[in-house]
Amino acid sequence: LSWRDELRKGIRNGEFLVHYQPVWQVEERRCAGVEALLRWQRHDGRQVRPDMFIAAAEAEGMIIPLTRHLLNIIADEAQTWSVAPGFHLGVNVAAEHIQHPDFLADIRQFAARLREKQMIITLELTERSLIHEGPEVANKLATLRREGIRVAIDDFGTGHCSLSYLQNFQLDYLKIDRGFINAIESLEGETPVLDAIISLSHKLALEVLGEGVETPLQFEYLKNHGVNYIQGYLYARPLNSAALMAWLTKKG
Ligand code: G
Ligand code: G
Ligand code: G
Ligand code: MN
Ligand code: NA
Repeated sequence: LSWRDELRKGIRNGEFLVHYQPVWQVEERRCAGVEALLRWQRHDGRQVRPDMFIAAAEAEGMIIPLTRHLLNIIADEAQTWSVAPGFHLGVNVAAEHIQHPDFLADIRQFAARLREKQMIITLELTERSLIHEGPEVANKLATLRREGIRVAIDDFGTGHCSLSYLQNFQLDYLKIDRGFINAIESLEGETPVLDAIISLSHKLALEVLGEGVETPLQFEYLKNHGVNYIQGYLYARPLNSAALMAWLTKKG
């Protein structure tokens, strides 16, 4: 079977699962929300790595159906959640989907299904998905932002792109790639690229999140430098829907 057929079959057989990784809000000292991460647990017991199947879905024209499937799973599971209004929910969206004529409708339908929960939905886009895009994509994102959807740049700093899109798109958050977080070695040490990214976010009045935070040292460094949100194994691993609700209850 081709990847395309495997992906189709996986969707049909319910082999895709969603895990939710909690995000810590530094200033308010509480869980801000979660990022949804897709998982493929095949019925033969094998796990397919997300970077593999996402790349395959993009290459085989399957990323849009897969993302629609993801949005449906999230909307179903979130019906059972008990979360405060303003709880953040991040979803990863591929470049091809944003350019598709049904993108606005897909996101609006998703948002409508969650309306009652009053969550803040954030679309996580990579730099790559914005760099070649013109006014059409900028207009779609601006429209969704007026409707309360927020926009984050994911894996910031790894896109090998010019930064011109920072002027052309209205954004809410920068998510700093974990490669830059890994570079933190001491509280006093210099991490010039990381420091420049944080200072750029502040100048652009964007909120900034550190990804892949695994040590208290990295946490302290980011807190001291005014990073607004922390995501990583130190705080919490990605959890399935039931485990997330148990985890939130335990945290109070
Ligand atoms: O979840 P981590 O577990 O390994 O995910 C690996 C990569 O796959 C990350 O770059 C992440 O952004 C991407 N990814 C995970 N879930 C999704 C998804 O639902 N959609 C897209 N487009 N990418 C995803
Ligand atoms: O305060 P609470 O136990 O809810 O914090 C949850 C987690 O967030 C902690 O286990 C830790 O991982 C992280 N955390 C919160 N505040 C700090 C802090 O000031 N310093 C460090 N190193 N970690 C913190
Ligand atoms: O969408 P994005 O590329 O940011 O996906 C986040 C990826 O990072 C997921 O694969 C998630 O499982 C992974 N991840 C989350 N926290 C950590 C962490 O603390 N360390 C590492 N190595 N990976 C993490
Ligand atoms: Mn992401
Ligand atoms: Na990322």
